[in-house]
Amino acid sequence: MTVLTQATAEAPAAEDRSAFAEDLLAGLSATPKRIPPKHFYDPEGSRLFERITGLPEYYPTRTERMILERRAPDIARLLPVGAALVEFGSGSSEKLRLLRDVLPTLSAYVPVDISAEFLAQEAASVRRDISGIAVLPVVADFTRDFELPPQVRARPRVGFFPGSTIGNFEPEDAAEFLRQAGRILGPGATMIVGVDRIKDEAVLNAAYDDAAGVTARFNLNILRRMNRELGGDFDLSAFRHRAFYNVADHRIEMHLESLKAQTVTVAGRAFSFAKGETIHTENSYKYTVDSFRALAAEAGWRPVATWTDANDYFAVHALKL
Ligand code: SAH
Ligand code: AVI
Repeated sequence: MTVLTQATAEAPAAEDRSAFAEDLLAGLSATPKRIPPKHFYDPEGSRLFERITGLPEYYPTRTERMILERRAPDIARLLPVGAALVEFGSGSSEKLRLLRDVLPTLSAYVPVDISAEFLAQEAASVRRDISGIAVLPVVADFTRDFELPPQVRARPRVGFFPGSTIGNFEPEDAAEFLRQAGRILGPGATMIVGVDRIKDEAVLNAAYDDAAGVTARFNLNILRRMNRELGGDFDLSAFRHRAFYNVADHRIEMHLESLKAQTVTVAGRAFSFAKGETIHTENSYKYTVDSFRALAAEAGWRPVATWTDANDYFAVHALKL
């Protein structure tokens, strides 16, 4: 865990690289092969995700943006004055900027992200654009224990987890994450969480397999990252992006499918692929309003409000401890 005191670009720390290697060797040795989606986010992965958010097929970002803009006054009423807003997986911090009515109640903003270089750059930009709020970025994997900067320990804390990033956890891990967030934020905390909803299969499939091929590049970039950081020899043209909605499990699955029988070396180990075999790179779970509220309650949070859009595509939940 690193607290960035200034907005400088950082190369991934040696410990981050070894965590990547460890996850990767375990995941490629498993059957079926898999890689945790948090490893998508090197600088190029973060840039590609930002491009995804602007795609016509990718409805979650524009829908959540609209809900947050409209509901910012309601959100502001739920928050204590002088609160520190802790954003889990802050990416471009774009959604903080939408919460105009919330900003005057905040004393600090703590963006937490695994993508160190991108976080430093975006935190600097927030610092330039928004005055009167201390911007205290933390480079951390939020699936592990991490500490908040000492400056916010005495302030009331509010969690912010937009973008439906919670959908990238297995449901039991999402509940565990919410429990851990509760411990980090402390008694009486509020949490605002954006959650994508179950909907028409065709809408979901298009959102994860866009016509311009940006999501395919995002998915394949993880192979490029392994080549660069772990001495891999993946041939990107020998794999293809596959994404589909798994109706029974309420989730989009993303895979990288091997187009031929091949052996690839990475981190000093050889892995064989049959033609058609896949690496499962991401799940993106979709919830109903009630199924998400039940999950939050199981993790010790009390749902106090839910805001949604006219199409019932997305929900923003307010939870209290
Ligand atoms: N909150 C932004 C970005 C969502 S994209 C939005 O709503 O648009 C998901 C973000 O979470 C990325 O910036 C990624 O780097 C970060 N992320 C994913 N897994 C993470 C993990 N385990 N720990 C910390 N950050 C993570
Ligand atoms: C970050 N996360 C919520 C995105 C999602 O929709 O699951 C990641 C993503 N994967 C493909 N497109 C977007």
